[in-house]
Amino acid sequence: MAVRTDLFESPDYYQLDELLTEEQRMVRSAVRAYVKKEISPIIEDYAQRAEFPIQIVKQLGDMGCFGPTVPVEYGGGGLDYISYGIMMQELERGDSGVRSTASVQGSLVMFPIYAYGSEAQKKKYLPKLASGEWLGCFGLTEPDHGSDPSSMITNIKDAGDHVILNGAKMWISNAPFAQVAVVWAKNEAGEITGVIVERGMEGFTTPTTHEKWSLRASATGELVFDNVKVPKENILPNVKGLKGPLGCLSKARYGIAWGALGAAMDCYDTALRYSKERFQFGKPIGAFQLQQKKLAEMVTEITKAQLMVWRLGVLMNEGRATPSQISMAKRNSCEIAAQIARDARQMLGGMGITGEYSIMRHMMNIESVITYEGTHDIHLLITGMDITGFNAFK
Ligand code: TGC
Ligand code: FAD
Repeated sequence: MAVRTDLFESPDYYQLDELLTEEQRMVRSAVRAYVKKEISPIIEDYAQRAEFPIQIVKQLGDMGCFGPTVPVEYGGGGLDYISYGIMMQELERGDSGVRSTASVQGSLVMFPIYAYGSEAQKKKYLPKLASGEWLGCFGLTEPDHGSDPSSMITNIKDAGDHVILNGAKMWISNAPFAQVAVVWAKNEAGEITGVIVERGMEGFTTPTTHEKWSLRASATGELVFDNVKVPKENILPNVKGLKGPLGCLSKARYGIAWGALGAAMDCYDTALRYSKERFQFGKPIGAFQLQQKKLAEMVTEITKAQLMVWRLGVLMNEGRATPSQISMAKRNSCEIAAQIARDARQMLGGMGITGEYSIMRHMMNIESVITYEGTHDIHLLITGMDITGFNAFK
């Protein structure tokens, strides 16, 4: 295994550090140090082998990266939303798949159990998920229903003290290793309902999705339910309808807005360093105007996005952030990360396509990040509907 040294230095062109509290800066230092020590040295090899570094589950639990905004009494961190965002930024600076693991566990598995679950469910699942003893996954997307989850066909039927679950979910992060799945299914009244499915329940399988060119260090799979008997005590009692899963997605999309920015920052930092070290025509390539244009545009977009996610974090902390504001930030961070990764890769010439540098891995990862949790176009339509009042989805 090649030894890789992580030299990352965070771009902060507008002294945005001054907007952070002492606690938020401490969170950032701790997660950044963890990524430098435990993620950067190994992640390229795992991505090349398309293998999930399972050891990170316990490590992320120990670091407090699972459910940082969940109250301490349930094993969470009791932190604010900017701290959570910074964690996601630092993790994705290492790799989008590592951030995915944390986003899914915290926002898509712990959050629904915390927000919609019974007291018994919270006590049973949250501490084990927070510590990384258990890994969870979130099943919303189906083979024929991605952007339009309200048309899902996965269903539960009443059978006395339990329900019978049938259907299939596709593209599910963490599925192959998860002990617990929060699954969204329609009840006999056609209402979308959350159920907690545990590995080992008869008829429940999680086939792995192979041959991805993106998020190669993250495990993706299907969830297949063939007459699975799920005890009624595993139904999330406090929500019905699409607003249940969409409420979770709001938290996760917020984290992605910070996370994708982390990937962009890593690409910029790598390209900037390379531009000072790589000489052509007797000069560092950073001395040529065309390369400076790329770098100047990168740092401008990063700075704008840093301001955007920080402000969104303030609104989240005050309980005032709207789903449309979250969509705008998720979309913008993915857009700039994709563009910055492409430009940064070109700046490294041939070296940019190798695993020697993180850029091509980020570039491929962002293709998933720009697609999941609502595609780029879906988020644009959410903004369009918000500003015009017209629904262009249907
Ligand atoms: P619509 O009629 O607009 O809404 C249904 C109900 O939901 C409410 N709502 C929200 N609530 C909370 N947060 C949000 N973001 C919400 N957006 C909408 C809405 O008010 C309504 O409530 P109520 O009380 O009136 O019933 O629903 P629609 O069927 O028209 O769909 C709208 C649309 C297209 C925007 C939505 O379905 C959507 O966002 N589609 C994209 C699907 C998606 O994002 N899937 C993600 C799957 S999970 C995933 O990708 C995880 S990747 C994880 C990783 O590895 O990091
Ligand atoms: P489709 O919905 O078929 O969309 C295809 C194209 O049509 C897109 O460009 C889309 O923007 C466009 N389109 C669709 N509707 C409209 C419209 N009304 N107007 C204009 N354009 C439209 N899901 C989970 O539930 N849990 C997970 O953990 C999870 N993890 C994932 C991990 C990875 C690596 C990936 C790639 C996906 C994951 N997903 C997960 C699924 C993800 O959320 C979906 O892929 C995404 O929501 C898009 O659905 P789709 O792939 O079916 O595309």
